[in-house]
Amino acid sequence: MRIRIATPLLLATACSVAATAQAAEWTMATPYGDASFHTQNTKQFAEDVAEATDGDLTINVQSGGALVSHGEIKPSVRRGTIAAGEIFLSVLSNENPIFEVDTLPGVAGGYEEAYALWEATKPIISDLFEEEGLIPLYAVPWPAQGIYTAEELTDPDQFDGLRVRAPNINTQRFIENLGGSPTETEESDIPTAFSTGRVDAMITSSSTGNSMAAWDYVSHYTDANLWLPKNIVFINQRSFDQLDDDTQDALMEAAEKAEERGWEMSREDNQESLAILKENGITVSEPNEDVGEALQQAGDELFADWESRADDQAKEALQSYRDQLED
Ligand code: PCA
Repeated sequence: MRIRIATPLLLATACSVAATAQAAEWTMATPYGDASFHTQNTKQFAEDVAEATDGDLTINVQSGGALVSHGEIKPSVRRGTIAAGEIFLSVLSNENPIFEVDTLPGVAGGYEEAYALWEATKPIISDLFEEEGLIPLYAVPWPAQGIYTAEELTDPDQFDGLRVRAPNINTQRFIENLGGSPTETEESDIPTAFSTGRVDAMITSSSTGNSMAAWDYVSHYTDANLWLPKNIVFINQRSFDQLDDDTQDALMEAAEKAEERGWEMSREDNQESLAILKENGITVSEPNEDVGEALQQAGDELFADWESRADDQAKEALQSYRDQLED
């Protein structure tokens, strides 16, 4: 009797052990907080993967840089300490100037152009990731970058000595070209940077201004449409290889959907965020002629600097993007 009862139980245990051994659980780190549409998109991606694989692959998204700092995310995924990560692509500019091609003024001034630029540069960016044992999954832009100040920006001389927070090196160079004094600050450190008086102004998007409650520190947003920089989501190749074919397919399909959804979310979030900034008392305006000219000049210098560092492959990719725009 006992044996007859025990057999199905044993079988059930064996099955559940097999199922557990197969199911993979990944950690994914992002420096951006839950208020960001990027993080919301990435969490949706994780949910889609869990659903499509029936729980065979679970991705736990650790947001706000809580688990791994921004600069450590890529090295951690490369080592396999964590399986997946999301970063601001242009923070990799010291590795190769192609990574900051989306933080150059006058290159892509809207979503359609930004997408064409992504398509033109994706093969090079993917190769560079793959050389390090990483697979890029998707990339999504922030809305265009603009300038937050405590006073209305009417005269380029206002940049003299202005301490401006920047999210990457290229933005710092841009601020220097304008005569300002840049500080690189993570998104999550923006409130502290303002409240401790370390910065007077910042360059970022409508979205980040909204999620960081910019109205607590500044009163004006100059919607300068500087550039649309992207986040990139990537995984460790070895972690991917351990998944069965169906799970790999489901993951890639969810990634494709996340990219499409993310670009749409970015457009919508831009509109919503601009409205919320205004509701909270921020004056939103476009640069006047003098400021516009100064931005143009600082941008031209930035571009010349990029060209002097970029290799032929990067310059050719940019050229093919430009040729395609003309067609
Ligand atoms: N928000 C991020 C990156 C660009 C953006 O719009 C930040 O400011 O850190």
